[in-house]
Amino acid sequence: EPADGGPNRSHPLALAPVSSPPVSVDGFVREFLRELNFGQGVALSASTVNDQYLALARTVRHYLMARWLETMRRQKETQAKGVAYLSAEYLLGRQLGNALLATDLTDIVADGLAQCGIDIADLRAQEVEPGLGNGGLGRLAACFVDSLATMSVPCIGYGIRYEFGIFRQTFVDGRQVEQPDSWLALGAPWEFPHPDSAQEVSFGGHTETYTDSDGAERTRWVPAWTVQAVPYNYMVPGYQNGRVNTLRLWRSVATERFDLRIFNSGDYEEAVRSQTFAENISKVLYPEDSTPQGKELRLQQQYFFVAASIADFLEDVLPEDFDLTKLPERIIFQLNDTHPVIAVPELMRVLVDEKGLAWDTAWEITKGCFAYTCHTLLPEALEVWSVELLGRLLPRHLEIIYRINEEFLEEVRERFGDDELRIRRMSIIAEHPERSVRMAYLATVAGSKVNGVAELHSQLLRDKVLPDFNEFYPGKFTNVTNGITPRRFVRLANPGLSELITESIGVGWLTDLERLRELEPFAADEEFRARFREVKAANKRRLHAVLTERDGVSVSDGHMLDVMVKRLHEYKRQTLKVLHIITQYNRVVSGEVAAADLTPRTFIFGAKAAPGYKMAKDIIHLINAVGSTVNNDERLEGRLKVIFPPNYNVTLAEKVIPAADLSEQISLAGKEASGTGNMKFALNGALTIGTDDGANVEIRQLVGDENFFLFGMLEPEVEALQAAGYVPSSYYESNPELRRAIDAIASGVFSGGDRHMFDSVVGNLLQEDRFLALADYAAYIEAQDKVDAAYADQEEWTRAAILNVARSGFFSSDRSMRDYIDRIWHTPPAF
Ligand code: T68
Repeated sequence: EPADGGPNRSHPLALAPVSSPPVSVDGFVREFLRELNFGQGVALSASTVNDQYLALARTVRHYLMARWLETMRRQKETQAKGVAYLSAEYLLGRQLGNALLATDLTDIVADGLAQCGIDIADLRAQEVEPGLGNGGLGRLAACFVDSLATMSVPCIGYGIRYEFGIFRQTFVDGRQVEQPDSWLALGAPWEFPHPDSAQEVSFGGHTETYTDSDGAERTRWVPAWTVQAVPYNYMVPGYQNGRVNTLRLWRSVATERFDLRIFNSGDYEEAVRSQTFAENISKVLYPEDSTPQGKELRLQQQYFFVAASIADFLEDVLPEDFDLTKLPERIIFQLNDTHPVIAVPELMRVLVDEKGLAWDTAWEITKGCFAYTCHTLLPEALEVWSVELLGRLLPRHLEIIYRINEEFLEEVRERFGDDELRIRRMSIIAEHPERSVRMAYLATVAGSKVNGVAELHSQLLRDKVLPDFNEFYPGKFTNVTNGITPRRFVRLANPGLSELITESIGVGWLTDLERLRELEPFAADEEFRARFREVKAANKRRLHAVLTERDGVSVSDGHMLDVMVKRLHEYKRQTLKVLHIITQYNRVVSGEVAAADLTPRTFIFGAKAAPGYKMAKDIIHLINAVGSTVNNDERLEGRLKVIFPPNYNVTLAEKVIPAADLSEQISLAGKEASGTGNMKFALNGALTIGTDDGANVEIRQLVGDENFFLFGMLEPEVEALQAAGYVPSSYYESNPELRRAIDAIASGVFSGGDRHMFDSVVGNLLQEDRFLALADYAAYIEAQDKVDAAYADQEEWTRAAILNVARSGFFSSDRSMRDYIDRIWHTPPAF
């Protein structure tokens, strides 16, 4: 019995490593039934599918537990340098399949369940994915933590446990209607809450100066209110490598003090309401993926998770006697966009106000601990917070930001003299239209590195978005091209292709994706091509089954599957895709082309619009309207079909992408930072039709021009056209096919004769067309006609598809992680 009354660490049973359940069908069944009976409290005969799913998830957890505890033990012992990935979003997707893959238990579990009379597919289908992100940025974070675990790099992912993730999208009369995403309603078997390890996070109030016991002038923050941040831990299993990293998501709950301090007037109802107030912070994910709204609650969310994470790391992860001047040798906080940038003044506040370090020492440490990833080029997407709001919510942080800015601008003056224009351009504080903090500038000044997410994006970031900073900080800017995890997006999503690959080139490619190069010679092998086509056909049948069950729609056999799945945004140009569909439709109804001569195509869209983004919602309405007209017009003889399954998410992506023939990546050049869907399609053997934008550029370079349908203006041409004064209507006037397509919308062909239903879309295209859809229309149609011609030769098409797979190994997120490690983090693998 230990003297302090704590746990007896030397109990013989506690000394043994945590035992995993036996890796056998019997061992699994025993563990599963035990979970069903003792964990879930039901007999097999009385259990529901959800009972079985929850018991299964917990059983699979047991197989990961020994690895998780061992990973934590070793990290504590070695104190190896690691990454703290700070991200407001993690778009994880379903967990069960990935956990089974990581433990190599899929077959054993399927067999064991079958013995219990349960089909594993029914339990897989029961899982509601945690949709704790909007799109590419959130999914990227999920891919990165997967890769780091697989590569044995110490990493903690920090984020927010939203009670409601990205909304569930439904269509009512073709219009988007949002429903809450109650992903926790049926139980959350993958999370481990630790209310006892909560951190306190404070807001508001004021600052004051005082003289400490050594006679030094110091500042302290006297906040007005406090909430508790409760950590919920998730396992992040490496792929069959014995490592399990941690994802720690924070939930806000009320503190008792909270109730007393501001709401205790003996009013019970009010006290309960204050509880709700505190819990609001982690209640819901903001669904705006590109235009930050400057909402107070969003800033609360950002500070909430970042403050909790820094406190957690300094107080609970680091050993007690840690020398804080060594912090940069122990941790790098990677800022996933500007959302967590308030972490910079927070670390300064903790180091200076709480730990008593000198400002300059603290600033040296801070600069060594952060790096910043930018994910956009759209000016309206760059986050700013008004000084009024920031000062009200985080008064001490605002003071710290002002001082950082003062010292920074002083350095700028030293270098460039009193160049007031430059000073104004570079100031972290903007003066117009209101005084505000430019979070990207703060991140750039504080970060040891700043990276863009594809070559073109990083170059434009240096040359167009932050040129003054690039000049001031030579060597600070770098590129890390995005990647995707092949475990989820090839192995799990496309088992047929994975099997074919392994049969052909052996194992090992899943963790060394460049080895897909070994597939190149198989592109010339007729039998291999036939098998490759059969995999694609089987994936289409699987998609058909999913969509029939989900939405009652069918995917016709023998159609080319032409897919555009991504958030709805004008810069991504879903309208250009719609104009192509209408063009094909018009060619047939006008009699120019016989329906029988059309290449049969099914167009699949998947896209959520931010609820407040009117134009995006109007475009969704238009797609659905065009779809119902096209799908019901017998003159087309079923050769064109438009499907828009609602609520596109990771789960659906895993079914749609492996079935696709054609990947639509048609953003205006210079606007899509990278794209990551583009990579998933190429790796699953779809050909891309795309602009010279984002990572498309690198995809085309790798797969070869002849295996990629490039079209559209290049970024410098876009600039030039805009500078010369872009007049969209001139394209409408001079291109009869384009004119006919737009006229069809305007004359009510897709709206039952209503000539005004799509006024906003038509008006916008003709008068503004910010993203030059009309200017790229002719080139797009020409490229699509080439696609049709190419598809007619199935042998050639398959050859090109195989080469897309073989040459896209670069886009593994393992490679992205290696680049971050080499260029930014300098964290060696731990074991
Ligand atoms: C995306 N950004 C980029 N943002 O658009 C895409 N933004 O090109 C890139 O491939 C991807 O990031 C990964 O780098 C986003 O997804 C958001 O979701 C977002 C969310 C909130 C606020 C701002």
